[in-house]
Amino acid sequence: MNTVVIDMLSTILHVDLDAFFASVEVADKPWLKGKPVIVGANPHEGRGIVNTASYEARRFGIHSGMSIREAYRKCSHGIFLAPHYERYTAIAHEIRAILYRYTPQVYVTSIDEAYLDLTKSLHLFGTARMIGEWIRYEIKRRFHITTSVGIASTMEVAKVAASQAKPDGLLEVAAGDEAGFLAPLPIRELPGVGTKMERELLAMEIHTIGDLAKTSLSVLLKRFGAWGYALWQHAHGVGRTTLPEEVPPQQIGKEVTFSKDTSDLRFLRNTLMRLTDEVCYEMRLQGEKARKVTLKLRYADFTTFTRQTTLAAPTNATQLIAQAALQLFFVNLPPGRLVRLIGMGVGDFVKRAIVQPSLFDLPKTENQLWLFIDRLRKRRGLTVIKMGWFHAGIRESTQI
Ligand code: TTP
Ligand code: MG
Repeated sequence: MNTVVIDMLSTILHVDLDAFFASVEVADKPWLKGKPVIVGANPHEGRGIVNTASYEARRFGIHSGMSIREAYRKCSHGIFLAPHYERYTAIAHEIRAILYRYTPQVYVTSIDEAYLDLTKSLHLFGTARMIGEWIRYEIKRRFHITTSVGIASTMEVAKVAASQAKPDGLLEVAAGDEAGFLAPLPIRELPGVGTKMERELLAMEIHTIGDLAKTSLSVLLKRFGAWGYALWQHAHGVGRTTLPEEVPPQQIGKEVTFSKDTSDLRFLRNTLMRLTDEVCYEMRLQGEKARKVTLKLRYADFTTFTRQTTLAAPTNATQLIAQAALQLFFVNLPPGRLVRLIGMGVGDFVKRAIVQPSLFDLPKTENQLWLFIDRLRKRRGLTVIKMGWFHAGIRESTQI
């Protein structure tokens, strides 16, 4: 008897929200629709960078990572907004829940990007294009933000397809057309080609992905080693057809750079508590418990200092993490030293289910209080409730 093995082609779908932070701001403030919106540092303070810009602002040459000062020079009439991370995180979590309806095989690569392996779930939902359009529709209906989707047989080609579909589009590359689709695109569009690699390839007269595909493999191997081989494969449309194993986050952290260096102990301590509160909220959303707490300080002269402590048991309870962070702070801060940046992080995670069934490690009534606070924040944003705290018997309400 003959056995016929049918090698099923993979179907990978890449989802990337358009101008994510800016789109959320516009959705929350509809009168900004159609305006150049820039999310990032305060342009009047002069330091810091652009997180992202709406497509209208991009027409002025503004992009992520650019200094806010330069962005202001290019578009002084733009609407400059501070980021609301907790709002973006809450929306990103809800959007992930939409993605999981179509397959458990979801690989999240950033706050607004994910890959879905639809190979085994297509028979349940129809075509990949239908799933892609449903996802885009559902996100637009619920959050009023647009999404771009790429569909292909590999992760790399699906990602390029999504970026070509931007904004608010869907592009499917049929199996067999991968190399043809990639060929005319500029070399920087190929995943794995950063600015340095782009410079080197351009210097070799390799301008398009097609040029790279035509380049002799031995030349690329000699010049770039194994990386050259991977790029050559990608240029031919060969890439990952299955998703990598999900890697748990190594660390959740937040930091702030002050517009003016400070040695005000109370201000620094309150800022540290605000960051701790935000980090713990994020940790609970992700279902993690941490074993390590890190404090980071950067002084006015740019020297940076980090100190870490290991907790007696993994936890995601704000009070317990705050105690550890405060201890690191008070033990290590040299008096009077001017601080430019303060940050804290948690890491060395243990999934909460593995540790114990309770969500937190506090008495029951306190647990219930925090569950309530988290629920409220998920609906109304992190700042709907602010943390007050006791220190040395003096009650303080932190205006943070
Ligand atoms: P991206 O998906 O890279 O960018 P985007 O969603 O703003 O725009 P695009 O339509 O091109 O996808 O990043 C997602 C969010 O991550 C972005 O809205 C803001 C944040 N981000 C930063 O804060 N700094 C950065 O340098 C980048 C690249 C992104
Ligand atoms: Mg995006």
